[in-house]
Amino acid sequence: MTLYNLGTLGSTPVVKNNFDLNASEPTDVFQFKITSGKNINLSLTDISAGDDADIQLFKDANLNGVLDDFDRKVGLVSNQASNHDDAINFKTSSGTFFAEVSRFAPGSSGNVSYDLALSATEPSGTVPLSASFSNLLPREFIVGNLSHDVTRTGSIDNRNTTDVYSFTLGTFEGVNIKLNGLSSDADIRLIRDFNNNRIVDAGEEIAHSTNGGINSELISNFTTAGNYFLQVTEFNGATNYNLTFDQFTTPFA
Ligand SMILES: [Ca+2]
Ligand SMILES: [Ca+2]
Ligand SMILES: [Ca+2]
Ligand SMILES: [Ca+2]
Repeated sequence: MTLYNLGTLGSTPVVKNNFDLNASEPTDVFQFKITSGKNINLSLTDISAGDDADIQLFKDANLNGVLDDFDRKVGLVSNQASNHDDAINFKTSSGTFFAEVSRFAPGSSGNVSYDLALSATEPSGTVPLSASFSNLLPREFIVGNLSHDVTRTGSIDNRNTTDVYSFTLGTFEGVNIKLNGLSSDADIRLIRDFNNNRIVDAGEEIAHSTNGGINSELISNFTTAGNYFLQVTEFNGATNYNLTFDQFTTPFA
């Protein structure tokens, strides 16, 4: 195990690219603290082809500054199969935390490389809403090319404050994006990662819909071809949701 101490984590993402794991060094642990309530965002991407890495988040529950068996009794895990991206978005109070990236041995041969990004944005439920959206872009749910209507169902809560969908809009195609079926307030935003760094940089939010209460959200009549991310984010409380990509064709490219 290799331990990296990142100090205090803030909203500016900390990026650890091209890190490696192998059979003799199967885990990396990134220690950090947050000094007030935040949404902790973790994004594990670019896992080497043919391999599998997973991520877990633990709090230093016994306040001894060390990741131990006591802390490991409670934690969050993202263990998508193969080299699918992993994501954790956790609303929590202040403390010291450990993000552990581990090589899943049965799914990996030799070296496993990965990119990890970490950030601590404002906690869900605070305003402005823009401060609590995750600024990380794991491909949690891959919709692919929108050649027809697509509806996905999901749920968000304090232990999963964000879901991220990736999709592609081709030429002569448009989309209306709708979020409904809510029992608590949730919001959406559309992002184009122009520089492909899997971080939401200035100018990369294309549109958002942030109505109050359980009102549905809508980003309508979007017709610019390209690759996009759609974030569904908790405002307050747990809710299921329906996310619909209503695809249509346009007479222009
Ligand atoms: Ca501990
Ligand atoms: Ca999620
Ligand atoms: Ca970017
Ligand atoms: Ca809303």
